[in-house]
Amino acid sequence: IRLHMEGTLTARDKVGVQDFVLLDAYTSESAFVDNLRKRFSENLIYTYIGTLLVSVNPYQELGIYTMSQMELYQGVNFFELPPHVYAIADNAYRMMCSELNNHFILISGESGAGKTEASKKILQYFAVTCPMTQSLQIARDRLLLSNPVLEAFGNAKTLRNDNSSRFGKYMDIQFDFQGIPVGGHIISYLIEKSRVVYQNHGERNFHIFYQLLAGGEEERLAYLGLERDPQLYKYLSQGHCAKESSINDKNDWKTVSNAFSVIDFTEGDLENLFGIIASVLHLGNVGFEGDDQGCATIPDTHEIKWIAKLLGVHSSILLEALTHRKIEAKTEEVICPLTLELSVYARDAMAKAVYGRTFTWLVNKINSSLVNKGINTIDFTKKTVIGLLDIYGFEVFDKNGFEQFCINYCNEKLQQLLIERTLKAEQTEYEMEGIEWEPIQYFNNKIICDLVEERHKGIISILDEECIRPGPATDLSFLEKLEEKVGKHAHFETRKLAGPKGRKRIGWMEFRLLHYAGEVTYCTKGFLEKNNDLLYRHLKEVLCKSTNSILRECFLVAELENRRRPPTVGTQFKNSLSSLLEILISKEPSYIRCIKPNERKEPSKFDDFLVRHQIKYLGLMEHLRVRRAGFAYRRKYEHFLQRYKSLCPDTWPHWCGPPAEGVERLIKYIGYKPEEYKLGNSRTKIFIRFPRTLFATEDAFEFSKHQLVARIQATYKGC
Ligand code: AD9
Ligand code: MG
Repeated sequence: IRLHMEGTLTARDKVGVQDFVLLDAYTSESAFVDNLRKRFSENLIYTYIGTLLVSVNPYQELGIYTMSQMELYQGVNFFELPPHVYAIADNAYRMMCSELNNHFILISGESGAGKTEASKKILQYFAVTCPMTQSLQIARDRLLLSNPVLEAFGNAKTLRNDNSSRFGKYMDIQFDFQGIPVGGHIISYLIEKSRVVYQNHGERNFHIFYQLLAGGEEERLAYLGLERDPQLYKYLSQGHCAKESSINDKNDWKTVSNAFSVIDFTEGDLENLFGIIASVLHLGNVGFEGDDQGCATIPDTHEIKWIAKLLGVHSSILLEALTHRKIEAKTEEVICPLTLELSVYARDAMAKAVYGRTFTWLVNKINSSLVNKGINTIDFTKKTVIGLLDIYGFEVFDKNGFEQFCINYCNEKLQQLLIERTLKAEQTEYEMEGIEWEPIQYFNNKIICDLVEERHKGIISILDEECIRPGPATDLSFLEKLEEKVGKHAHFETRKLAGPKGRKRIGWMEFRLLHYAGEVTYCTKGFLEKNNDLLYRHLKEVLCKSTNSILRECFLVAELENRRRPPTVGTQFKNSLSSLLEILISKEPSYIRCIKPNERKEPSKFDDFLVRHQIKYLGLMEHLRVRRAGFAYRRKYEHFLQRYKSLCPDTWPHWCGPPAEGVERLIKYIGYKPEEYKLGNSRTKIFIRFPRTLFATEDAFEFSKHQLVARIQATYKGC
């Protein structure tokens, strides 16, 4: 055994260990980084910490997602093959099937770390490997093809990622009692609507606009009144990178068009949908001028006519709604002209509202096509699900606004869930099995979540108060309120409360949050407006009367009749996250932590500093320590016995007694010392304290396998 171990140690030195739990210097961050780097340089992007998967974005195709790889991982015990996203998927699936319970896979990491790619690989894995009946193939195809459609409408190029998710997505994949995928359901979270009307330098609008222009059929574009060149549209050209070499909009259009036909979209739906997309582009080109009184006018009505045609509204009414506002006096409505600035606001608000609600419509439409409509033989009461969460990652730009605030808050919540569930699960297991353990110190980011979301005291509440306060509330008065109410918080800073010298300066309209993943300085400019998300009533009335059937579903007359103020964007987001956590808490978790190896989106570049930072804030060292604190490995008796039974004559080839007794015989035979292991009280699992014990057992197993093969070969030769 020793000889064999020495042989394999050399290999381990080269490619690192595939489970951090086996790392000798497990408390050293440098050893952790070294291990990841070694593996990365060998194109081994996956490593486990126990059952958690760490994934490093390779920024290149590695040929590890083939059919044969999928087959390899199917139905194989978790630790028996090298770490892979397929192993996580397969493990969740098999546990769901055997225990008939619900699972979720949480994929986290910063923007560009590989979350969306991982979630797609998992979906593909289920689509290919799960049992399937012919009648359910359509459900499978729709599940798969919902991805390109939602990505087209909800992803965009940012400075961090050429295909950055600008909305959060939680997808339940539903399985029947036989483990056949029968349908799905998607919940989307806060799409970044402001991107429709404005993009930073080097960024793009949502992919669908460019795809339509690049790939749309001539007749379609003519019908929509569009030209091919994206530079002609203000909403597409502000980032100065409409054409991006890494993105093939024309090809992507083909994929999306094909997906639409599978997901039950009629030509009528598409006509209405692209009518809306085109009208947003026309809207961006509507120009205003100020008259002598400073009131806005629209000198060229060419675009207005196109919008009116595509949305089925009266052009004169639309024109009036873009330049005037209805104010309700005591008994009558008064129509007041808008200033130039307010007209621009009204136009952009309309574009954002139309796009945002159309996106929600799209998700609902996809959901109705994912509902399995009655295959009688299947008992739907026995449905179980695997949920996949792929949400926008933590992001920091030079300028960060309300959108980054929401995105980073969302990441705080997920981090909290992960911390609590991993530590808690571990603690409960030790308690249940009667095993002593020392709690591990870790940073609990609840303090930051509270700072953002606490009722009456948190940043969102303070923002809401400013939004509804009568009188002249501004982004600056909001900042002053923050200073007054949370100024002393350890994770909050403004210019007035200067931080330590040598750190990046905080501007006069800015505040800084010390997030779990690092500092982010937010500019309060636009916070009030974006949180209010106000669309003038006049424009709402126009949209409610649209003959475009999608818009009619998005803008209901009932909304006009309801005079109550809708919840603000911040509060809605907070509530939707809290429902998401409720959904997740009721399910069994699996975790994938994605790491970005460099800032330049380049293959084979491993930036130690960047990786180390992510390891730190993702809490991976703490996670590893927790895994190692008591026992490095735990395995159900059945699984342990199944794997190593060949090492003991009493258990080989079959052990007919209780698995716990079989394991006891086995470990006695191979000579485990008492301090090396513990048998859990509830008699379900063996706990192995040191990795080297498992190493030796594993090596002995490999060795005996070779001997067995050699013996069989020798026998065969003799014949
Ligand atoms: V964001 O928070 O949505 O901005 P993600 O989702 O974490 O981010 P994404 O999955 O989109 O990142 O990955 C970014 C890019 O990295 C992809 O477009 C691929 O080009 C590349 N990538 C990521 N994972 C893999 C992989 N497993 N194999 C090859 C990959 N390339
Ligand atoms: Mg993504």
